[in-house]
Amino acid sequence: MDDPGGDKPHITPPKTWTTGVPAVAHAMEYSLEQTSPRRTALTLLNINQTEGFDCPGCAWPDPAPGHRKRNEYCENGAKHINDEATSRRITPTFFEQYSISELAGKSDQWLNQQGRLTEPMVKHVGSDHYEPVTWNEALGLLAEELRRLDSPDEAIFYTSGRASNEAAFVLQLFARAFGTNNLPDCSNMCHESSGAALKETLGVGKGDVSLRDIHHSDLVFLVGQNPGSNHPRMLTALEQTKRNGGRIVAVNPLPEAGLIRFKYPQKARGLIGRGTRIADQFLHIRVGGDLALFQALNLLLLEAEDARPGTVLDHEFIENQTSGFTEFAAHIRQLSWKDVHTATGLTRAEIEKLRDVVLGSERIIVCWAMGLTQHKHAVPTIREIVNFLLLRGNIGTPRAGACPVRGHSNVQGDRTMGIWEKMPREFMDALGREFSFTPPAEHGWDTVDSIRAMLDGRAKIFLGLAGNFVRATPDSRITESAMRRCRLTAHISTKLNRSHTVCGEIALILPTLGRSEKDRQAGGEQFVTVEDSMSQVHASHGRLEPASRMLLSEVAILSQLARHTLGDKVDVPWDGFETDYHLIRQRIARVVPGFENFNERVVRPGGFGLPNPVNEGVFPTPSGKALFTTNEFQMPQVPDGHLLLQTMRSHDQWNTIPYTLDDRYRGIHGSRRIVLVNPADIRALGLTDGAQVDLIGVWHDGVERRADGFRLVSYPTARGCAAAYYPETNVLVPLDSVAEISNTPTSKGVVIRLEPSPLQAAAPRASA
Ligand SMILES: Nc1nc2c(c(=O)[nH]1)N[C@H]1C(S)=C(S)[C@@H](COP(=O)(O)OP(=O)(O)OC[C@H]3O[C@@H](n4cnc5c(=O)[nH]c(N)nc54)[C@H](O)[C@@H]3O)O[C@H]1N2
Ligand SMILES: Nc1nc2c(c(=O)[nH]1)N[C@H]1C(S)=C(S)[C@@H](COP(=O)(O)OP(=O)(O)OC[C@H]3O[C@@H](n4cnc5c(=O)[nH]c(N)nc54)[C@H](O)[C@@H]3O)O[C@H]1N2
Ligand code: SF4
Ligand SMILES: [Mo]
Repeated sequence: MDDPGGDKPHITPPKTWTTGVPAVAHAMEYSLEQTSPRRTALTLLNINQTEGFDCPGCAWPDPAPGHRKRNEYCENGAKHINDEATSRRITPTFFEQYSISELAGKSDQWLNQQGRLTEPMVKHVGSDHYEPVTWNEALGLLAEELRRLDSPDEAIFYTSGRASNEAAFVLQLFARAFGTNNLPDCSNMCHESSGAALKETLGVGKGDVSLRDIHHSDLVFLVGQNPGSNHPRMLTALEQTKRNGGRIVAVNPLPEAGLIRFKYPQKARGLIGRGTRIADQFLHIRVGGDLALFQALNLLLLEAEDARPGTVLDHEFIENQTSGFTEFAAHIRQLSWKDVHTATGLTRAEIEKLRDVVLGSERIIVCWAMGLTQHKHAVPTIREIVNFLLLRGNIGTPRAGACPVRGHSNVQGDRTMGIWEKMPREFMDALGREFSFTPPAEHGWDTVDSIRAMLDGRAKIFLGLAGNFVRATPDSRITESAMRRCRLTAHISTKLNRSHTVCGEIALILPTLGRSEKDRQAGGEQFVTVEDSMSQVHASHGRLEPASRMLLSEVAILSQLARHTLGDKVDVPWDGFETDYHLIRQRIARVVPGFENFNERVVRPGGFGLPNPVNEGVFPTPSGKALFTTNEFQMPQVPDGHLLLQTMRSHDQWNTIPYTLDDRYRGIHGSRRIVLVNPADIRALGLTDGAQVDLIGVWHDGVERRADGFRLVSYPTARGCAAAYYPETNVLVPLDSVAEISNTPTSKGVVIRLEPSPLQAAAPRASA
C-alpha cells in the first residue's frame, strides 16, 4: 500500500505533558484543511451541547448540563468531527477514474482524505469498478441476494460503535427477523473482555462509576490506557480529582504524555505554567504483566490484614455481599515474587509503595482500556481487578468502582440495543413478544468466528454498519482473502476505506449521513440517541447540511433494506420507523429494560442515566453475590531474542484511519512505520537505533507474518516489549491468537522478532 511521505521520519524526544495551546492550534489546522472556517465554527459550537450533536469521538461522558463549557470538546474531538464535516466529496467520476484494484493499493490515510461518499455505488460480478446505482436497485439487489441464501446464517451483519441506538436497534431486529444472530461488532475486538469479566463477577457487564465518582475518588488507577490521545477530556476530570485531593496511579509500558502532566487549554492555568501533574505514581510495567501486578497487590493487602487484623479488608462487605473469598485468598497466598518480577518488570518495593497508596485511600476506582482487554489472559486480569476492588468494599459504593473506559462514542449503546451475537434469553423473548416472531435461539458468530466462516464458505454475505472491517480485524491478509470469498459485501459508510476495496463478487457502497448532519424524514427533522461510557443516554441533533442530497440516514437504509428483504413477513412498521424515530424509541422502551418512557426522558437536557443494580449493592449473579475469582497466574511467553509487540493508536488517528503521519506526544513525525523498542533491547539484539527492520510474527501455525520496512526507534518502553501502530501491524496478529472466554484478538500481545530490512528506506511498501 502507498505510504505517503512515510519514508522520512523525524524523531524528537517524547513529550511529558499534553494539551494546552499547541493542541488547539493542531485541531484548527486539521479542521481548516478539511473544511471552511464557517463550517469549522459551526461544528465546534455544536459538539457535546445539549441541543447539538454528540462528539463522534470517544465514549467519554459530558458534564451535567449546567456544567458544560461553550467549548466542550478536545483537540481530537474537533479533528474527528471535522473529518466527517469535510468539504471534500467523492463522486461517481472518482470511481470511473480509479479501478477497485488501484484503490486497494492506496493507503488508509489517502482513502479517507478523498472526502465524503455521496451516492450509492455497485460493483457487479467480474467488474473492477464501482458504478452508480439507485437506492432502490442497490437495496433490491442486496435483499434478493439475502433471500437466495440457503440459510439466514450465511449472512453476517457487523456494527461499529458509531451507529446510533436507533440504527442499532433496527439492524438487530432486521437480522433476527431475517433469522440470524450473526451480529459481530467492534466490541468483540475492544471491551469484550471487560464485559465478560464484569458480568461473571458482578452480574453486570458495564462499569459502575460516574463522572462525579471520578472527581471525588481518593485514588484512581489508569491501567493500559492512553487518555491524553484517546480520551482527552478524561484528563479534565482527573485534574478535578487531583484538585479535590485524590491521587492517581498510572500503569503502562510507555510513559505516555497524558499520564504525566496535563495543561488545560481553556483556562489560563493551562496556557502558561506547568499544568497539573497527573500521575502520583507511574508503574512502568511489562506488556501483559497486569494480572501479576494485581495478584501481588492483593497478596500485600492480605498480608497487611494479617499484620493488623480488622484494619485493611472490608470484612462486613466480604461476608455479606460476596462469595469465593476463602478460595481466592488461599490461592493468592501461593504467589511467587519471582514470577511477579518476571511478568511485571517491577520491583517488590515499587508494588509495596503502591500498597501504601492503596492503604491510604478509602475509595478507589480502577479505569482501564485496550492495554488490558487485548491479551490472552485479559478476562482473568480484569477479574483480578474486581478481586482487588472487592477486598476493600470498593464496589457498589460512591467514589469507587470499576471503570472500563469505552472507545467508540456509542459502542456501549449498540450493545444495550441488542447488537451482540449472544444476547441473553430475556432480551430475545422481549423482542419476540413485541414483534410477534420467534428470534433464532442459536448464538451467532462474533468477529473472529465470522472471519473463519467467510474463509471456509459458510458465510456468503457481509453487511457492515459503519466501521472498516478488514483493517480493524487481525491477520489482514487472511481476513482480506475471507472477504474476497464472499458472494456480496456491502458497507453503510460515511467515508471511503479499505473495506470498500476488498470486495466479494458483488459489492455495494451505501453512503450515509454523519451524526453532525440534519436528518430530515417525512415525519420531520429527526434526532438520534447514544449511551456514553457511564451509561448516560442522551440525544444527538445533527446541525449541518448533509454532504449530499443522495445520502440516506442509517435508519432509512436499514428500514428500506428490511422491507425489501422481508416484505410483510414480520409485524414491524419499517416505513413508520423510517418516517419518525420516536416510533423506534417507543419499541425500545418496551423491549430494553431501563428505557421506560424513553421518548419523554431523552429530550430532557443531558438525557437520563440507566440504572445499574451494582450501585444499589445488588449483584445479579446466579448467587446474588459479587464473586471473588481464583485466577491462575499467567504471563505472555516470549522466547529469547523475541519481543512482545503491542499494536496501538497514534495521537493523530481514529482507529483504522490515520489523519496525519505524526504522533506528536511520542515525538514521532512523518511516518507510521515505526517500532518503539527499549535501548537495552536494541543493543541486546545487535541492532542500532534508526535501523530499518522487518517485524516477523511468530505463531505456531507455520504461516509467516511479516510487516516490512519499519524504522527502529529507541524509546523508554518496558524491557522486552515493543510498540507499533495499528492497523499497519494487524498483518502480524494471528486470527487464532485470542483472549480466553472473550475471543478478542490479542492485539497487545504479539510475539515478534526483528530482522534487518532487506529493502532500505526509499522503496514503496508492498505489504498491508
Ligand atoms: N484519538 C483517538 N481516540 C480514540 C481512538 C482513536 O483511534 N483515536 N479510538 C477509540 C477506541 S475505539 C478505543 S477502544 C479507545 C482506546 O484507547 P486506549 O486503550 O488508550 O488505546 P491504545 O492506543 O490501544 O492504547 C493502549 C494503551 O495501553 C498501553 N498498554 C499496552 N499494553 C499494555 C499492557 O499489557 N499493560 C498495560 N498496563 N498497558 C498496556 C499502551 O502503552 C497504551 O498507552 O480509544 C478511543 N478513542
Ligand atoms: N491491531 C489492533 N487492531 C485493533 C485494535 C487495536 O488496538 N490493535 N483496536 C480494536 C478496536 S478497540 C476497535 S473499536 C476496532 C475499530 O474498528 P471499526 O469500528 O470497524 O473501525 P473504524 O476505524 O472506527 O471505522 C471507520 C469507518 O467508519 C465509517 N464511519 C464513520 N462514521 C460513521 C457514521 O456515523 N456512520 C456510518 N455508517 N459509518 C461511519 C467510515 O466509513 C470510516 O471509514 O478496531 C480494533 N482493531
Ligand atoms: S474526550 Fe472524546 S468525546 Fe470528548 S470531545 Fe474528546 S474525543 Fe470527543
Ligand atoms: Mo474500541
